[in-house]
Amino acid sequence: MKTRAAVAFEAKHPLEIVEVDLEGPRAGEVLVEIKATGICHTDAYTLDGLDSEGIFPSILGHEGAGVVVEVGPGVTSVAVGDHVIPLYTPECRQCKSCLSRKTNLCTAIRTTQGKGLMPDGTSRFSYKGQAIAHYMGCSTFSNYTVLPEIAVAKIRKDAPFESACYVGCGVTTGVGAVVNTAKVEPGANCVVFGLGGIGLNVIQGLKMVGADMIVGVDINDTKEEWGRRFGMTHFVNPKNVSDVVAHLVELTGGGADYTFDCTGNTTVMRQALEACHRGWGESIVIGVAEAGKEISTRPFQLVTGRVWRGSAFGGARGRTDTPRIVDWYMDGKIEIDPMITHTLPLERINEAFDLMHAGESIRSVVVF
Ligand code: NAD
Ligand code: AHE
Ligand code: ZN
Repeated sequence: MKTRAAVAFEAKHPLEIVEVDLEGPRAGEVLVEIKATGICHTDAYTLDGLDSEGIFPSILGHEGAGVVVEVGPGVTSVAVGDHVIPLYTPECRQCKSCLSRKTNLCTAIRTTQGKGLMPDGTSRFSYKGQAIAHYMGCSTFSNYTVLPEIAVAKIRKDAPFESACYVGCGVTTGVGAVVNTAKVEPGANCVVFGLGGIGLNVIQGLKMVGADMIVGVDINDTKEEWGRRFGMTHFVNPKNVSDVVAHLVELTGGGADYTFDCTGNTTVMRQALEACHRGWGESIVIGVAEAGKEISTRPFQLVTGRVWRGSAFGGARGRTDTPRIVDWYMDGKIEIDPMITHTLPLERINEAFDLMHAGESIRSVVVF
């Protein structure tokens, strides 16, 4: 079939909206009509050529929601008409990682996914006879996409696609980092670095679990109002203090119980670790850093009890946890709608990247 898609032909070039060819689902795969997709900073990072796994040409996008329109042979867990969220972190429930119960990082198809291919080692997308790579196993910047069955989560049908898509990455990543990775307890003092589409979800997760102090840190002053809207109690712009770590340690009475990096900046990651309380503070790295960047700190920071952890997709097991997060939204336990600052048609998708780089959006969503 033909489908409209925004194709990343080259790094650092705008996406081009073209009609691509899409092969139908093979065994264990499903064809999904994408109804809406968010634009996450990770898409921008790959398009900007900063991803060591970046492949061109490819169809980016990993934060979508849609409807199953066809299933391949052997598919049993979803059916035509089901509403689904594509999962860049699948959940096969059979691999060593899934069975370990220690991680959400299913390894069943990670190797082919990282090469922009379906599990059988081929692509379903092509343009003028040339293969186009899949992205993070999702490629939600296409009106139709093919996904492995283990990489779709079935969600309730009354959830609007325009908001449910955000659960496909940002909401789950932020709220999940609090609930699943850090397991923040009520009364904790926390610091969140970077108040964008991920950081604001960390903040609303912290409010949901009853954190006491929720300090937001951002170099963009317009983010203060956003943070307070979702539960932030204090705001710090690092440009206004001489030593941001010393300032945060004093503000939190000796250091935070939990800090979260939602910037992808390795200098900030170090600040986030060092703003933790001696003896027990935990810093969660969520931000994705540019290829080649490394983190560093004095080992003494770890010797004296601070913990450095990472969180991918909020530690969520996609097929099990994302339908629950959609329920939390539908039940009013978390908010999504106010964070969707811009809704655009596919033809205007490049504006979403401009808005993000200018710090003018929280989340832009493309509706097909
Ligand atoms: P965003 O652009 O919406 O937000 C980033 C925020 O960080 C902005 O408000 C910006 O002003 C702020 N910022 C930038 N530099 C800063 C600095 N030096 N100090 C303080 N604040 C600073 O991006 P997003 O969509 O929220 O994504 C944030 C990061 O999380 C990205 O690196 C993204 O790739 C990553 N991410 C990771 C996962 C995961 O599973 N680990 C999932 C989604 C996104
Ligand atoms: N490809 C990059 C790493 C990118 C990365 O860390 N991705 C996160 C999700 S970001 C979503 O917006 C993730 O889940 N990583 C786990 C995984 O298996 O990719 C690189 O550095 O090569
Ligand atoms: Zn993302």
